[in-house]
Amino acid sequence: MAQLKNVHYYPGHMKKAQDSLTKLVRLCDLVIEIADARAPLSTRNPALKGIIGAKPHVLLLSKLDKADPAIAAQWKRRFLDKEGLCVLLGDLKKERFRNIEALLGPQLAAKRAKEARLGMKRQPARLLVMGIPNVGKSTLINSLAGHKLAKVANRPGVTRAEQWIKIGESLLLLDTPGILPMNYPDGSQAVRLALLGSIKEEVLPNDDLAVALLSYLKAEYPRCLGLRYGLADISSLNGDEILSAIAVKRGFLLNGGAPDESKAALALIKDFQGGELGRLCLERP
Ligand SMILES: Nc1nc2c(ncn2[C@@H]2O[C@H](COP(=O)(O)OP(=O)(O)OP(=O)(O)O)[C@@H](O)[C@H]2O)c(=O)[nH]1
Ligand SMILES: [Mg+2]
Repeated sequence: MAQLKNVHYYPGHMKKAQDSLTKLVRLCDLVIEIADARAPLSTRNPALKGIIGAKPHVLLLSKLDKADPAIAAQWKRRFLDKEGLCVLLGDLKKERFRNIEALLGPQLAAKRAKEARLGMKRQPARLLVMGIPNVGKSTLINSLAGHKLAKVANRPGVTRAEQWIKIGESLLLLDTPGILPMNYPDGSQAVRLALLGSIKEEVLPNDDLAVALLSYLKAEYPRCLGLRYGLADISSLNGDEILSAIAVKRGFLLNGGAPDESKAALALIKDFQGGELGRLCLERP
């Protein structure tokens, strides 16, 4: 994916949240790190690894309903092979995640065994949910609760402070604000995060994002563009030219009749985010 140079976007509340996470990790039994199945590498914040340390840790890849299932499965295998990570994969809005305690059984087994050994009453499992903005942390918590407890919206930075939420007698979840990396040595990571709605819309120009997305889709998923926009052969076009062609097909024209590429860029990004281009991943293992 094309790169954007010198992206720096690190709102003040994220620094505060990152500092307090270190203390909160000590209080919990297990960390659930959420990343987006459409870009599982780019949507993991490398700083979290140090914060999580040796605490039991599960990686949950969200939004599988919008991701290329074959590639997402490859990512799952890769995290298991390279980091020994337990990876769950799915649509967080679906029923399956209501049963997270069973899904996490092996990770919580040591805690339960210790309670039994000491003859203690079963304590609620304390799960800390962390990840970058907009990956679905609050959605998971609402899904577990079966109703809306935490505020959810399709934009970054919705959750601003940590919040403990009790689910039944056996689970205590901590919802935390999304934390972005402080910088992006690989500028294409920032492009992916903006396309996935984890970096605020205003930070990177839509036209650049759209051209980067089109160049990637042309290489990896050429059919999806033809299907969605009725474009015949895009093999000889570059990203800019495909964007123009979409504007023309859609009837997005400026006063003088020239293609309105900004409007086409916005429509393309919304289509991608809404899953209208099909189930796609922005990076491969
Ligand atoms: N299709 C789909 N949408 C999801 C899934 N998980 C979350 N979403 C949507 O993603 C958007 C962001 O979800 P949130 O739960 O607010 O994300 P968050 O990680 O809490 O974000 P911050 O509070 O900003 O850090 C919302 O529009 C959710 O409905 C999923 O598995 N599939
Ligand atoms: Mg949230």
